[in-house]
Amino acid sequence: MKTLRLILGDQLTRGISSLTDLDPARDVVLMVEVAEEATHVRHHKQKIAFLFSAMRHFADTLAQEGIAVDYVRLDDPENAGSFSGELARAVARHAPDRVVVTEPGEWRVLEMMRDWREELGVPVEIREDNRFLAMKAEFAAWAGEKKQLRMEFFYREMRRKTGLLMEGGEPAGGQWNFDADNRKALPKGLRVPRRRRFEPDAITREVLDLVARRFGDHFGDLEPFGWAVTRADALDALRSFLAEALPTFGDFQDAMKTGEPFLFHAVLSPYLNAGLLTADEVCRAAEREWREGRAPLNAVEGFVRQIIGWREYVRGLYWLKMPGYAQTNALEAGRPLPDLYWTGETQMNCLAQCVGDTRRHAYAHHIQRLMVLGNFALLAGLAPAEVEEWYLVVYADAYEWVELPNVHGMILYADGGIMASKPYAASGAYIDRMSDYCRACTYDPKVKEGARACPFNYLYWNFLVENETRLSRNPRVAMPYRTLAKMSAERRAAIRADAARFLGSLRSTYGS
Ligand code: FAD
Ligand code: DLZ
Ligand code: SF4
Repeated sequence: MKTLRLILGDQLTRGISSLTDLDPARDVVLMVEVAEEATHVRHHKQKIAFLFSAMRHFADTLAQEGIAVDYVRLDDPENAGSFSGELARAVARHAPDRVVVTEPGEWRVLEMMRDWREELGVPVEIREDNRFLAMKAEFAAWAGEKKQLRMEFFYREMRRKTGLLMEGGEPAGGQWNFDADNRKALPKGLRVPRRRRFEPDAITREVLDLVARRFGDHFGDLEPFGWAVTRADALDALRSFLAEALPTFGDFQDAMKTGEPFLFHAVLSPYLNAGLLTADEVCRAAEREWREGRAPLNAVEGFVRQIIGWREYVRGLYWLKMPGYAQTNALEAGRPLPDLYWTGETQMNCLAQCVGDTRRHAYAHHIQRLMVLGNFALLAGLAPAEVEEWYLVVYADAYEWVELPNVHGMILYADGGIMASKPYAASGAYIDRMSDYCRACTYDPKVKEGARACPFNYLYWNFLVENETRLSRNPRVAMPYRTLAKMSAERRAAIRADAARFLGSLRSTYGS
């Protein structure tokens, strides 16, 4: 049976389900660069360049194996511009008996795929994505009728299932989670490892020119471009992380520093999400560092939890709750996204630094995304759909399956608490403790009222006031509501006035 096998840009894994039974004598692998995927939201230039170059390299490795690859470039004059259009053209070219594809990472694309059988007039087999540790049905079974889906309990299931960091059926070190040992502020003078960068080869250079020509008006710097675009180089990036940063990953996981967006983080998410690395191999490699005495347990457990815990959990949640998940707006937030998310032009130094890192690298680490950019979006009451689009645009690792739960559930609490037991709201004191941003800021994190006050301080209380009826019965925010109840009427009025003045000054004139 002649099979046309479609590989999407984030499915660059040789062992992916759509290739498992490939017959090199008859089958054709189809890969397509299409404008719709780059512009349905206007992705960061580095993200587009990373994926196109990684796709071209992956196609070359398949071809070197003797597999017939039909690769459609973006600048092919006949390019139809969409997955559906290109698949229809390829079916006409190859006349296959069937089409095989692995399910995509976005609901939008799955809906497209479901129409293909009828549109194309050939059978279309959509296979489960075998690159995750938890299948969708397994997650759904775990979720059952639970009202709140806590990651920590799901994570323990994944530890048991994979045997990672387990000893005789018990968690290594006698604890599931070592976060109490983590989250230290950065000591002065601590050496931060240099990040492994990869010089663009001829294929990447060609792609960089294409992206500059076609998507030059998208957000973000295209160069310098240092991402790995092959599996071999992604493995090199993994090795360099294990040797240089993993031992310190746990300790300084929450720290932020001007000009150092990577610190001790892995910077592997684009590779994991596009398929150049697998979750299993990355976690096994990290575990080996602990077992062989090169990295402490708190670091390795913290890292493994991010992957077999958070990453698997958000994916399970996405497919369990879509399409309705994206539609909820539990806090009824509606303020348009301010321009500062695109321009970085603001007196709030933490926001300016995090937007700047994002623009330069298509990357910001977790705490920058959560506690600076996300915390501001929550406290300012920004409209979930606009914030979600921003996060999907700006990061090289962003696909809706992972972006949406993190933004909608974790930072905005727009799902009403399915994912997080309380909103991750924080005042300026947290950012002051965990970063050096406040030292160079116009505002003062210790000042609570007036023009010099850190906006996070009054926005935090203003957020609690505005959401009193929605949140005050949540036991996890009982303490701040008790403090709020004891506040004088004057102090409350000052908070409201500062917040109104500040929020009124935000400009929202840009689209993405
Ligand atoms: P490390 O901090 O070194 O962590 C190791 C790995 O753990 C990551 O590579 C990633 O695969 C995984 N991981 C860690 N936290 C999470 C998480 N919360 N959800 C899923 N995986 C996680 N991650 C994405 O891959 N794509 C996104 O679009 C994305 N959007 C986010 C939006 C917000 C608002 C927040 C708060 C987090 C988001 N994350 C997203 C999760 C996390 O911030 C990134 O995975 C991480 O910063 C990637 O950098 P790293 O590889 O250096 O990660
Ligand atoms: C993100 C992206 C971009 C920018 N371009 C392409 C493309 O041209 N061809 C392709 O196959 N995939 C691309 N992708 C990744 C897809 O958007 C991704 O596969 C879907 O969103 C499903 O996760
Ligand atoms: Fe951010 Fe406030 Fe610190 Fe300025 S003072 S950097 S606005 S937390």
